[in-house]
Amino acid sequence: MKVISVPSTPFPGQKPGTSGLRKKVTVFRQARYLENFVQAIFDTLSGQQGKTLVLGGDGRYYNDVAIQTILRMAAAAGFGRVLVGRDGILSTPAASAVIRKWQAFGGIILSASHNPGGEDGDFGIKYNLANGGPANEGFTEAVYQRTREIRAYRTVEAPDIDLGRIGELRIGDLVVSVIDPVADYAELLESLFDFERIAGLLARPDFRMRFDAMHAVNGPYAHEILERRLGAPAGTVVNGTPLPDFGGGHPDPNPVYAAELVAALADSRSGLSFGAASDGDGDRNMIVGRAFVVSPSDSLAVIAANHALIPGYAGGLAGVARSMPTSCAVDRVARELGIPCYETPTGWKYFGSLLDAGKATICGEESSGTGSSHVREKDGLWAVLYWLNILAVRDTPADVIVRQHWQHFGRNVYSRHDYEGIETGPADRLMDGLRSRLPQLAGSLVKDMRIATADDFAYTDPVDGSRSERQGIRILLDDGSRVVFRLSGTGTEGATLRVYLERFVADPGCHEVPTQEALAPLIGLAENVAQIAALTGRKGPDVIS
Ligand code: G16
Repeated sequence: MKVISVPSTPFPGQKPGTSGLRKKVTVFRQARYLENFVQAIFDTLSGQQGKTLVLGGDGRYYNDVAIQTILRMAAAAGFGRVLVGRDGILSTPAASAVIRKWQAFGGIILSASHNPGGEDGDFGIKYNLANGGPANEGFTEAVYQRTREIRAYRTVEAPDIDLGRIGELRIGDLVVSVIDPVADYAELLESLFDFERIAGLLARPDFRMRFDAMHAVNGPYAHEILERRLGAPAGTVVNGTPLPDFGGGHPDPNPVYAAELVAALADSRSGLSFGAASDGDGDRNMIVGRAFVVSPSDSLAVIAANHALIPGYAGGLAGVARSMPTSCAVDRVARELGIPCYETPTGWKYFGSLLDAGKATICGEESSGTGSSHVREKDGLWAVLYWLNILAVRDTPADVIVRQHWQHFGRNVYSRHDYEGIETGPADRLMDGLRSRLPQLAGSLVKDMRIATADDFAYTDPVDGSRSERQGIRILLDDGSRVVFRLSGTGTEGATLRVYLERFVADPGCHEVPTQEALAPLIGLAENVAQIAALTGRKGPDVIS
């Protein structure tokens, strides 16, 4: 097998964000763009000779082309074997499960997650380590530095191979094993949940669920697990065929982009009692009860509080972890359970060391992500099965479960406001302005609200001591309410400003006040301190979740 070195020059901006490198398809399609980044990953690794790489993606546009390119480069980099999902498909949590099960050296996942796909949509790539989790900041920074000095990439001359059939193929010395993308993952989930009991629930005439795969990667997984293994009626899974452009939709399971599902659950004529959805690469989830969308932060708290009902977690939780902007609802659960609760920066990669060290069992984020130590990624279908298992044991509707949770723990009223696609200049000015005003904000009074502390979140990993700074501006009021500002690290166009709002309401008599109404004073405060309208020209957020 002859390795060819193809001369190249660096592209600017190949800096991984919150979760890998995400850019427009048109950017990735430039000659040598993908190759440079993959070579930078391979150059940053050491010791991969003869080892196994896992490869797959969410099936979005360009997935098929990128996979063939990466296979040839993996052969040139000296990997011994690549495990690739049939048709190049692997959901993000399934990729993590496969890496762990087969003790692979690492994995490459092709996805831009919840971002739209298609020729004019987004594409992305990230590297996961041998623990199955996203590479840490040290690694991604090293990759970025390498992209800035790259002069050539290495590949081999070989035709595209057929990934449509399970079996073994070869590219020179490299063995390419085309695997069933669902089997290992489904087996893992089956080991954690009470499938018999869930099947019993799904068979009940008074229980009807809908799972919206949003034309994304989880379609085949949901068909297999919900309909085939658990016996849910055919048609339970909707939009279940992965399409390269996600059917023109935005595969982000939130009340705006999954509005149809939310509307169906709000309409009593639909007969539906439970709804769920997942995103482009299958790691995010949305849980919907009758006329009730469960906020991701509440979902995390409910999941932790009910762990004793779930076979895989009944033995107890070592700890829980949440990203900083996620509501503090789970902190209250941890306090009652007497277990630690860790607060990390946004990005699943920060949970990896806590999970590896056995410090946390369940982790979650406000951005529709929940997961556990079973893999090192958040896991959409895992969250759905966890909820189904709770519903099956408690025989109580999802909305009532959340309301009962609030009664017991109090309610952390929570919302996120997104201002999408704003210009980067004003977005940076807004954040820099806030940063520079932090010292004056602490202790000040804004419209009768006293700001107790104001800071820029920094994190020291309790396991490896690594430090991450500038992870979001936090404004904490003296009644415990919070407003957090940060710029998204996953967008591909301009900047997205995220404003996270949280207020604790203990009194059950006030739990039903509509969320935005309950948060109105904080929304006013956010505008007041950050001058969002004046700096961005936006009258209001594009997405409220
Ligand atoms: C990624 C990360 C998550 C993060 C989310 C949002 O999710 O893995 O940890 O919460 O992005 O990040 P941001 O607020 O920077 O856009 P995904 O589902 O996009 O891979």
